[in-house]
Amino acid sequence: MFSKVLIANRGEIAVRIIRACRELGLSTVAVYSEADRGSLHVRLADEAFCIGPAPARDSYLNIPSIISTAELLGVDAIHPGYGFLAENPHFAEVCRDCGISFIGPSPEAIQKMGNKSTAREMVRKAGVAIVPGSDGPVRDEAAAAGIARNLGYPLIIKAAGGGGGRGMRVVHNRDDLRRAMTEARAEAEAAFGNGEVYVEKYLEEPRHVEVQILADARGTVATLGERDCSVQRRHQKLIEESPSLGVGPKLRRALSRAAARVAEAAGYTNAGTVEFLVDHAERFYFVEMNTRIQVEHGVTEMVTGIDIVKEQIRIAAGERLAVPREMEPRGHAIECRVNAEDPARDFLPSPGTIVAFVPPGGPGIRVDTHVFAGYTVPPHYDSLIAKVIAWGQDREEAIARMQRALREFEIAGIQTTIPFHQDALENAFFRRGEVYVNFVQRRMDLTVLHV
Ligand code: MV4
Repeated sequence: MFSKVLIANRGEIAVRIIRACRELGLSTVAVYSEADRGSLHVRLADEAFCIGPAPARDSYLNIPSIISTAELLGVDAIHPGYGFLAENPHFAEVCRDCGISFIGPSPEAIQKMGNKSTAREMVRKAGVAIVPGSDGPVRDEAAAAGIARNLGYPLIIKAAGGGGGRGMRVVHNRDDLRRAMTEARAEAEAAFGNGEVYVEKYLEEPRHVEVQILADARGTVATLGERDCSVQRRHQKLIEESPSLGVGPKLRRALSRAAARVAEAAGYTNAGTVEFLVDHAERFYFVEMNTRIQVEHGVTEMVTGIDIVKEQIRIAAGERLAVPREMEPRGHAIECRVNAEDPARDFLPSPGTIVAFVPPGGPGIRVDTHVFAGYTVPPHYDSLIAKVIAWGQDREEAIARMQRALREFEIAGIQTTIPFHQDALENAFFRRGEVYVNFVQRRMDLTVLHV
């Protein structure tokens, strides 16, 4: 096992990782930007080192600065968290070259899954369903039009280098194809430095269902059930839950086996998420794999009892998986992401000083946060300030506990997404579990939100 771990991240996930390290008896090194001197992760770690100015490219994305800190302080391993360098194959490779364990998959596995078009090909060859579409990238408008003749409209153009919705365009007819291709390519080039795009049939009202996996260095893969992440806005997830209401034991088994097959085909190790779209007929299609710990991992922890971050560390240290190969959820868990954003102003970021902060607690409630009264939310990073996770014996109890927790939660000084969550939890479609990726847009009236 390692003795010292550097956490190359900030915010609630840095705190989460420090907690896992401490429980494993490992000492921790926090790194922080000039904007994060007073952060909780800095206070909780055994040692802390400033790695640069506030902008992420100068600090949390600054590979030389992070690696030299790791070498100076003699760490055995680096945990990248999510975002920043978590899915950067070059960073994983630099760690390997420096003799530091990267707590995540191999650079090769990150690379393979990072190109969504080659990942699609690999998954198809492994015998898992993908959405009907192009074989590899599409060269030009004419090639896309050829695919449209076979599949019909609507189609969706996606960026090979992408994920998370950037460089995506839905195309409803031949007349829109040229412009959509041009826009998707330009957006992809600007965002990822890779203008490659591919095409899929557009599914109208799917659920976004993802399977959490763990894989050790011996090639053993465990599946920890699914999360439903359909409640999102502009590709930012807002509410996640496990299990998914659209997934019964039979579909879960099929999704889990498909996810395990994907991980095996990729030679994948560590924690990962295999993302599927599930249609109204319960057909499911692979869309992409995320090669990192995810924000929403806590809902899976609540229904499985497994500490996913500790498992990541154990796997990276070469230990064998000591969890069941296929898990069924126990009870139900829901997560609400509390962001420093104003839902009444189109989710405008709301950084600033938090003057009062009283988080909820009690039965079935977990709050992962790095903030406290007197903390100033900097404007430089993403706006997640807390995750409230509610567990119940069933979905109804989980919802009731979440509503109770959100009423208790007192945050003053900034605007947050709590009013949005209160509205969503009351929504009749949400209550019935009729939640698809267009839920927020189609089923919620954001103009009635009053803070
Ligand atoms: C799709 C889709 C419909 N059909 N693919 C969005 C993020 C990425 N991981 C996969 N995404 C989607 N892929 C096919 N073939 C719908 C989404 C999707 C979406 C699309 C447009 C606008 C909002 C969306 C929200 C969630 C998922």
